[in-house]
Amino acid sequence: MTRGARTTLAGLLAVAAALVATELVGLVDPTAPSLLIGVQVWFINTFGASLKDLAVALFGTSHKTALEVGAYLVALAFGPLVARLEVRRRFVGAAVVAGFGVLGIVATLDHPQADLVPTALAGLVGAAVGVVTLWLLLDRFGLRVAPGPLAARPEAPSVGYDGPAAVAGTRREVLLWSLGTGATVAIGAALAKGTGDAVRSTRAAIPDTIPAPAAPASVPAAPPFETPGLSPYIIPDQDFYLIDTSPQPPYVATDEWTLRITGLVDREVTYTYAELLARDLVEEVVTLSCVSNEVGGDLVGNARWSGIPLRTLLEEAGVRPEATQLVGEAVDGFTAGFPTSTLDGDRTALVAVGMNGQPLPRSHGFPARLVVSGLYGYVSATKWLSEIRLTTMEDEDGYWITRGWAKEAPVKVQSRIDVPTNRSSVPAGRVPIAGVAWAPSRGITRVEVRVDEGEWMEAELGPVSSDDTWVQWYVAWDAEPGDHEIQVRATDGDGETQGEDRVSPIPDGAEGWHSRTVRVAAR
Ligand SMILES: Nc1nc2c(c(=O)[nH]1)N[C@H]1C(S)=C(S)[C@@H](COP(=O)(O)O)O[C@H]1N2
Ligand SMILES: [Mo]
Repeated sequence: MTRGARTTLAGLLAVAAALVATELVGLVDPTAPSLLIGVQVWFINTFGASLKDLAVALFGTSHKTALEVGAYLVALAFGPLVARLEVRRRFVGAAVVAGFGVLGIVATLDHPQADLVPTALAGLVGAAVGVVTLWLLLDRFGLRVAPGPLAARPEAPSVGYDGPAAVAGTRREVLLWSLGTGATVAIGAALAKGTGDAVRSTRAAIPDTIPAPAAPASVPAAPPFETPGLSPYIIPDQDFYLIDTSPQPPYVATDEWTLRITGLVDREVTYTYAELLARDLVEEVVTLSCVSNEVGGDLVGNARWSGIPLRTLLEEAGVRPEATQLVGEAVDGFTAGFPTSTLDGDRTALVAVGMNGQPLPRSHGFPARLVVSGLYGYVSATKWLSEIRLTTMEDEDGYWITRGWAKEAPVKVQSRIDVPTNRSSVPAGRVPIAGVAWAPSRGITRVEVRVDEGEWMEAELGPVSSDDTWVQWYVAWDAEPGDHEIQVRATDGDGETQGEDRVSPIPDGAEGWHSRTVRVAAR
């Protein structure tokens, strides 16, 4: 094996050992982010703004794994470099490894859930394991290391090894040490992953059930036109869309967690998880949607939420008249804010602890989140809620506001065709066209469909719990053979009908009619 290949191998194994070591040590503080997560969060928060268009894709559901794998690959890519530096001059590569450890600590300490001692420990142990592994492997791989800055005077060039070290660098020695280190790293990684998940979930202790709501929501029966492919009225938790800035949902230990109401209030109040669960819970069906949802997109869902009315908790704190903005802050530092005047009427707004009859899943904000009907998630729906802060509109901007999105963001009326699917083939005759439409807090009064820009046909609407939810709609179309374009538009409870012109999601939500093309086969 060439010198270069041995150097590369030593570097890769050393970095892998360092990463696994920091993940394992990170478990001493199970609800805090590990260094690798900490660095990813720091990266997202720092560069998310300049990646504005990417941001949606990056923080969307499927790109989390890509980000995590990317983080590992970038870290590993430094391995060969560090090893080369170390071979060229002793302690230089080691210093770079130590430097990365320190940077990891600094970046992670930015995270509100990180504490100094466990974070520093994870960084220092990781770096130390990396350096020691590097030294060990360079030695066993027979790579002569030039004297470092600490050497008193230049040493005579070494001409080889004596005694037992004479085997260093032989094929057999390189193979054995690589396999040994590789196996140790693999076992460590499996342990970090397996035990990690177990230890963290145990610490988070999500209960199996939550108390039944004193006032359960009325969920209507399925509409008579239920059609395969039409979204169900209530979306099950595991199918509900996810949008987070954090690469992994944070773990929250309920015995440590509290919800505080602070700022422009008569008295600050604090609630524990047990205190919230002990109250009379109400349940509401509310459609949640993401501002970055494209026309026809699936970043929208409808669920049953149970919790305490936000107004009830605000009354206990006493909101002062100067307060014009309510900001929800999460344990991971995310913030979302909306005008306090949003709550003036009887708009549905909950501190939710349950979703579809179960405790909030970790990914949807356990132990508590805000749900405010009719506002996009990024200004209202703070998950892993830790603080409700009363402030003014001028005094604070939420997470996405500083990144180019609108400060005020009511949900725009939208409609989506679920069936037939785009570019599908259907037999001629009676073809069901069906989908959903939403304008939460205002409700949907009419949905219309047209084919090939013909007459608008009024769709049949399914039953709803309230104006806070989307509505399933249906049209039976008498389809003639050929290629056709189907379009849909909805009208909300204020009489506002969707406009045809397409508007992109940034800065305050997409507009335009959703359309689909279908091919109708001859009879
Ligand atoms: N803590 C925290 N809360 C958050 C977010 C986030 O990134 N972090 N994303 C918000 C956005 S943009 C939306 S659209 C909704 C999505 O909620 P869901 O993931 O439960 O569907 O949560 C909101 N609450
Ligand atoms: Mo969102």
